[in-house]
Amino acid sequence: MRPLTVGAAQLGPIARYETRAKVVERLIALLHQGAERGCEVVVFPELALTTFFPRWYFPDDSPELLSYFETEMPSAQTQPLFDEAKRLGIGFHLGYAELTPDGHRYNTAILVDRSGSLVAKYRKVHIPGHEEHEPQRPFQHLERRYFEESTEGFSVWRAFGGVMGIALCNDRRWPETYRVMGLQGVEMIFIGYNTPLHYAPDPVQDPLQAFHNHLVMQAGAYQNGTWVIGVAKGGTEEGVESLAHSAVIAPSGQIVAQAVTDGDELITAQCDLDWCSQYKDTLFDFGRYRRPETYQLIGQQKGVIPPP
Ligand code: ING
Repeated sequence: MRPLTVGAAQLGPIARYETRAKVVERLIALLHQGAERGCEVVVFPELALTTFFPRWYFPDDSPELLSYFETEMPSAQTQPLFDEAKRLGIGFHLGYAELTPDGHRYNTAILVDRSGSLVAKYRKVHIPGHEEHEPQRPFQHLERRYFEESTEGFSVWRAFGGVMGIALCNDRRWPETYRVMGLQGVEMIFIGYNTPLHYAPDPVQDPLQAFHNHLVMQAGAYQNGTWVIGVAKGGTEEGVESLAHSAVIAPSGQIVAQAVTDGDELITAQCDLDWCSQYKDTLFDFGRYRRPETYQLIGQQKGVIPPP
């Protein structure tokens, strides 16, 4: 047994002008709940410090757009979260918008261990949505305008007694995300998300958002013998209904804990990291059963090339 007690700290809506100080208060409240329940790590969602600002078009030099990015982590506003987590001896995952000193912008997440040390930084690989303002949409999804695609790919890090991985939101829909980490022995993947219920390019998908959300994370967990912790910023945020349904998913693909509200809610589970080997050493013994020589297209080809 290698038990790790995890808290998935789902957030409800963050208002457009909600201050970081107010948000940090909400994060610390969830951290305290985690401490009461013996959590060793608490997982906050993607872009957990601000409203999901890609729902609006901003001119490129907009001060408001810039205000949603962190130029340092921790900053004066976020330092209280780091301090309290360290005092409580709880690690955490936090998603935020990163503006680097040399001007690059990423949708980023970090992992901090129980001693308060930064152990991991991940920058989102799969950036969904569109690049230009599309005013006919009920709301925008301009992540491709505001964030660069990371070229760093998917890593794993030894922490919390196991092998940890990070992905962000749209990454969870791509099987390659899980497999690249699976090939590095990942045992738990943290995935924060902001997912509008309405998908403008194909509204037929709208009623399937909750199904697709769990489908992809359960598949990714099972097919790679890893835990997956999916954490939402949900509820109706600035008029946009966003999916909640945060969940803790076992290497079997089973959901062992699930949020039942669309607000700030901590769900906890004791995750035995040794459960992973029941899949990694049998059905999904990659070294024994995989056939990468037959999968060449996956690594070499971007789009579809149908037969003549
Ligand atoms: N959000 C969405 C996601 O992949 C999206 C984008 C919304 C895709 C609705 C499909 C349907 O969950 C982010 N932030 O990636």
